[in-house]
Amino acid sequence: MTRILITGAAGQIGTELTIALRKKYGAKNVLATDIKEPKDSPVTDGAFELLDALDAKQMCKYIRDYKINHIYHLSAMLSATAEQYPRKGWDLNMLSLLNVLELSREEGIKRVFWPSSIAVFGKGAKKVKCEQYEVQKPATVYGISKSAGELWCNYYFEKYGIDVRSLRYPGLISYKTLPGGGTTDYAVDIFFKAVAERKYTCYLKEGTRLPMMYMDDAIRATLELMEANKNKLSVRTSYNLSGVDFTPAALAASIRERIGEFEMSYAPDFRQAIAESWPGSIDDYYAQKEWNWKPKYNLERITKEMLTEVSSQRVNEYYL
Ligand code: AKB
Repeated sequence: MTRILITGAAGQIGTELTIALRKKYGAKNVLATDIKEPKDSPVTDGAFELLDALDAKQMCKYIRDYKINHIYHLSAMLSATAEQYPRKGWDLNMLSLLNVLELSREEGIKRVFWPSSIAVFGKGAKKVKCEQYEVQKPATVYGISKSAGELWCNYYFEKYGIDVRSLRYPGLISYKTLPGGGTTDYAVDIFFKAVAERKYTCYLKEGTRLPMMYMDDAIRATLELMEANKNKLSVRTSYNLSGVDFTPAALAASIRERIGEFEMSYAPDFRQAIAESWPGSIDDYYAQKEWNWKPKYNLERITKEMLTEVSSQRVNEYYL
């Protein structure tokens, strides 16, 4: 029987992944954990415990108490915040992953999921259709932690046979839980501002193309990778994963098709340099070939669904 522990369960990915995993494996088989108890979150509808992912002893206790055999380790500091707190970002992203990998070895965990990011790429990598094995020279602390983390995942697979699986997520677009501290967050914020104020000031320049993905696609990709036949997976660092790619200007135009008076202005800040260090689009040949990955959401569908879902109730919550 699959018994799952999720760290960072109250975050942007965690909230929706917890819901999906509980649906699939049964609520009593999925333990959601986070460093803080979230307010009004579906993750506390089932088993929930407080856990700082840096606390290996407590993590070990939960693994034993709940007879855990699969871990989804999502706690992390994202790119923009980690540039502000480099040492804290490195410690959280790196040491928590090492806790998970080491406990997986000691406690016989069967399968681990860990998210990597397009942030592993930097100077020297192809900007268009960046390939799986492009050079990795990340320009951010977050990117360095993801790049090193991928190698640790591969090491634990090669050396100890831990079945660690990973995806390089692009910017994720969702409405249930908002992202925090990422460089791609504008692509979520814009929808809330468009609904509430009909205008948005973007912290990236209008032509900054980045890879993005709708959360439904990201959750489905995660479940599909975790269910894939082990013998078919050749990538044990992390899989390139592609959804859509667009610029702030293209997103604004897509919103304007539905909200005619929407206005976009631009005030680039330090996140511009981070965005410019990343590829504009991703080639996910291995994900397609080895576990049949195919995204379902294009920009038009994302815009339509986000504007429908960002109801006035969510907007009020957002502004509180
Ligand atoms: C971020 O912007 O930091 C993240 C990412 C691309 O990994 N959304």
